[in-house]
Amino acid sequence: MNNILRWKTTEARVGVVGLYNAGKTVLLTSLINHLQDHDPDRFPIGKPGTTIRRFRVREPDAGWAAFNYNGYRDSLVNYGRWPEKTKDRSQFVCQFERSDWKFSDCLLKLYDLPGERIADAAMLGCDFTAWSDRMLNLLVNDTAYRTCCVPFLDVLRQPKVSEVELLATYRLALANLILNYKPLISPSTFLLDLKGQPARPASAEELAALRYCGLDEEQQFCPLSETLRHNQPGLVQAFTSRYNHYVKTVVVPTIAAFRSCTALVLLVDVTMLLAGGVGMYDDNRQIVRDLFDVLSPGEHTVFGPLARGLSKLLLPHQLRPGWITRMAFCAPKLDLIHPNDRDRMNLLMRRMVERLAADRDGLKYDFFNIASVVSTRALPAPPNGPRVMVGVPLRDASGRKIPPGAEQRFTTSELPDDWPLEWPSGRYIFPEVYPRMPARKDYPPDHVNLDRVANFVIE
Ligand SMILES: Nc1nc2c(ncn2[C@@H]2O[C@H](COP(=O)(O)OP(=O)(O)OP(=O)(O)O)[C@@H](O)[C@H]2O)c(=O)[nH]1
Ligand SMILES: [Mg+2]
Repeated sequence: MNNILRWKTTEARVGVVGLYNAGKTVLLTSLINHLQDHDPDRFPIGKPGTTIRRFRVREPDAGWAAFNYNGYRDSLVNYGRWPEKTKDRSQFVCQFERSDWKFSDCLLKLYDLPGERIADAAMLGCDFTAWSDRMLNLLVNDTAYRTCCVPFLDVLRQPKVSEVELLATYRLALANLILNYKPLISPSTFLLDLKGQPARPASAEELAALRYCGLDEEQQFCPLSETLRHNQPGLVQAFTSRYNHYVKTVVVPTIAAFRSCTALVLLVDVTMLLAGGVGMYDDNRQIVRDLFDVLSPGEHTVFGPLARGLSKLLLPHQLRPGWITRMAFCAPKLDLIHPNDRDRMNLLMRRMVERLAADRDGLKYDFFNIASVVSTRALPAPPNGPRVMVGVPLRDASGRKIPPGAEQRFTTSELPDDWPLEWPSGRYIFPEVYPRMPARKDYPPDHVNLDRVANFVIE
């Protein structure tokens, strides 16, 4: 195809969101690998036989760190290790031509963030008072939260309290929430600080002593009850100013950037939710709902689909209005699930989040079961038989990480037909494995359905 005919560039901005450890960075690494070393048989996109050519990596936008694709892929291919956990937001920009697009090439911007940060999403558009009411509402009305937060809630009931005592008991509450697999930890710097230091496994008291609920030791804050806000205006003033600074420094740069995406990939790690227990499920659902509120995907009524279509056709890509019109819900790590149960994984994800998307006008959404790097194989099992898989285990029986060894057989849990009404952490177990990467270095990993996700979000 003659290049002169490609007189415009179609820009797609795709943000990947989901809780920590959901598989965002692995998904992006595998996706980039498949676009860069494209093989239409293994990664079909667009019309049958479509090829990708002239793939070029571009500089990220000003103010963005580059997504460390080479480092992540190197760790998978040369060291047989999963990429390290993400510490800061990053962007990957590439440009390529597709043989099925005659008049346009594609500029693709991909966004990654540390999953911890999405617990702060509700802070966007909330002032300190509104955030306090919201958090306390959650802490008081939910039994699981209440039990984790007893000392903090006791302190809140006193007519006057010291800042030190308030912050110490809130930190203890956050530490208890972590230990009870509750991912709604806000301010999220308690879990992952701005230097990229994650909270290490420790007792609740140790965590509360080592971590900060805020940007640093001096800038900590916690929710305040209405009575305390009334009785201690000095404290309200101090916390409000720290909260505002936190929102400006942490939340706006990470979360607000996702508002300008054209499509979102939202990972719902069904394996983690089942393994973590009902509290993990509730929190993840709450976080997804908050994300929907602040990112407001769907057509903006003032423009409408027609105006958007016209602007796409007529305006240069920098001037086109951007908003999220497509949402790919993905249940990752399909390879940890036995083939007998794979349809159930998709169904569980749907049951959890479909309502949120269905309520949005003008939002196109779909559900995908995916494996970004297929790392197991399954042995055949009768419908109710044990689900036996083969892979290189990442942990020993006590949950400690072990170096990669030989392939082993292991049993993985059967998925339920629907979410149970109540289940404890540990009832479902999906053993983690080391990544399986092809020995040939330029050969992208085996995947399931990543091509379908790419087709859906790159329009
Ligand atoms: N078996 C299997 N495991 C996966 C796959 N994708 C991710 N994982 C597992 O999930 C872990 C986390 O994946 P990441 O991509 O780092 O997760 P993330 O969402 O980027 O997490 P944060 O950076 O903490 O927000 C990996 O270390 C793997 O153990 C997959 O396709 N198959
Ligand atoms: Mg990551």
